[in-house]
Amino acid sequence: MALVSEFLGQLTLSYTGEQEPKFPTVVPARNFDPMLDAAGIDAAIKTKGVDEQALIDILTRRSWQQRKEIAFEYERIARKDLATALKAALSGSLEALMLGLLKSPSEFDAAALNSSMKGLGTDEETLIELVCSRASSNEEMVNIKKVYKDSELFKRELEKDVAGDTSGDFAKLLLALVQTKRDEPTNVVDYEKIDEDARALYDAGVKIKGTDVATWITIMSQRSVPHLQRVFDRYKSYSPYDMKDSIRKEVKGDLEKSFLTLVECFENKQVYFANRLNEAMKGKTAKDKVVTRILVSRCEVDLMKIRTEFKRQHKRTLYQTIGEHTKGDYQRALLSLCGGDD
Ligand SMILES: [Ca+2]
Repeated sequence: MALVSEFLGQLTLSYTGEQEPKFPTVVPARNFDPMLDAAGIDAAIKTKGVDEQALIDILTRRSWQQRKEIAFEYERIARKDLATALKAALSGSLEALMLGLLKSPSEFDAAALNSSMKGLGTDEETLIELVCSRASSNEEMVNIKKVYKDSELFKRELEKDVAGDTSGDFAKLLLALVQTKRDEPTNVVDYEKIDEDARALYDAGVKIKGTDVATWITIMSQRSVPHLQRVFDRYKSYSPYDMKDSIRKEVKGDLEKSFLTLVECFENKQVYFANRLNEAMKGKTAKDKVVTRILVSRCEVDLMKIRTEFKRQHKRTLYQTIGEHTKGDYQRALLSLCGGDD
């Protein structure tokens, strides 16, 4: 029962404009003193063998805005950049996690996208996760593209990189998503349009031989999320298979994975991330990159809800699962971001 009060204490609902309510596990620290934190980090880095625990205690329990202030103070007192100092002091998955915490959400996503396409070959799994889960909001994708173009690190057009690293219908879908042509949600429910789109999805796929992928791409990349949720519901009155089963029957490979990710995120993004985390921690060793990416990028957004969905879907808690599949300081950092057991 002690957990209930802890949960309520951490559950801060904040509405920013038209955005969805937030369910963070990491919230701004009270009585925050960036100078004290910067001095603590400086001492932890200078400790022989590095005091990882002190670094974790500070950086995983502050909001991104606060970490930014800490980094500024650190640079002032230590006369070096905090990211550079952490790179020298830490290694492996813990290093990647802590460096991720120093980036803004858009910088973090832009960097993950960039590394999924950098060099020879492409990490399609990461590319699909990032593009399809961020594409439900124009604002999120616009910010990522802006950082991708403006940041000293990349200075590139996201569209160009995506086009260069993918091909065929998969490329067409990702590019349509990156182009942010999605309608903004409104309070008006257009039943005629819902019916029209549901029928168009059916006519372009299950009804015919082959698939008119272009029609699917247009609807999935341009309609608002609440509209699409109703379209997928209406779709069942035309097709013997629901939207996800229709996707599985009609298309294959990366295109199939992308459409499935989109529909899962439109339906319930927290369930999607809970399932991704479960997949990443199925084997004996966890896929650290996936676990780190989801915890770092969702801890100030909806990780509390992801935890709830994780328990509901998988009959064990995210906290326990992280405890079983990771080790050492990296594990302690993940558990701190996770924020508690359920
Ligand atoms: Ca077909």
